[in-house]
Amino acid sequence: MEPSRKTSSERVPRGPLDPLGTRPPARDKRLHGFSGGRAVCYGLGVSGLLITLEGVEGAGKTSQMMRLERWLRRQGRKVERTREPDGTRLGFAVRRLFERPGVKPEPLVEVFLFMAARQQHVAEKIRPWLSRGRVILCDRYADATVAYQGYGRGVDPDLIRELNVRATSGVLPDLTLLFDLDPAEGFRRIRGRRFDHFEREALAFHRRVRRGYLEIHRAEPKRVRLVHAGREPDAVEAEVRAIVEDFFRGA
Ligand code: Z5A
Repeated sequence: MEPSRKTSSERVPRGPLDPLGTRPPARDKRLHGFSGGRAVCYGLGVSGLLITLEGVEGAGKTSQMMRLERWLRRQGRKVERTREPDGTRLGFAVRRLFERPGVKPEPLVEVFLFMAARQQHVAEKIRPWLSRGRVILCDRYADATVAYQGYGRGVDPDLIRELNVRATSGVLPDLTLLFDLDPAEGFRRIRGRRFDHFEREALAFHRRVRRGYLEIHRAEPKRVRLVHAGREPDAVEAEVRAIVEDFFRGA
């Protein structure tokens, strides 16, 4: 069964802001015909859907993505699962960079690295899947850069939003599930793991990231739906299903 609702790919925003919270720069319209929707960018008959999963470390995105994928497949939907930054070979190399000892990118360099991985991901996987009508589940996407590099590292969130419009080529999430959790609890869940560049950051950094995500939710409550991730996995799954069902009903 394929979703019949109108997707963001087919919508041209009426308000001053696009769904990532920024107005596309005027010259975009001239150069690329960009007006906030992927179908407009590429003239594709896009019928797929992009659902992104966001949240702090250990919030349960990955586990819930697997459950959601199984549930959607049982309904006969064609699902693809991916993640950022390592959804492509290039993105995997970006992720590996962050794990190298002694590599400490400047905040803006982090932004450019994630944007490079994102553009490659959109071109190589997301756009082709969308044009084949797939439901895509993506573990982290454009909001992660606003939350981590913007609110976490202090890079101007508006600059990040503007770069996101470019890096995604206007491919915006139709629905975002924000797994909200106290970062201290997230770290309790992942203790014992070898920590990467971000996981080694102080709790204060992760609290700013959480605040950033909550700001994004407040700015776009229709696209970004809050999941209370501190409960038992089955209860979290039930909430996710209810949100996704609601979304498919076009509510
Ligand atoms: N990053 C960035 O800075 N900017 C960007 O633009 C992008 C990314 C795209 C990716 O690291 C890093 O890149 C990320 C931000 C940065 N780092 N940080 N910080 P990653 O992929 O390694 O990290 P992650 O995406 O946060 O994955 P994660 O730590 O594995 O978290 P999760 O996927 O949300 O959780 P999980 O793997 O499903 O569960 C973690 C553990 O908790 C596991 O043992 C589960 O069994 C357990 N769990 C799950 N749910 C529950 C519940 N409900 N109760 C109890 N225990 C649970």
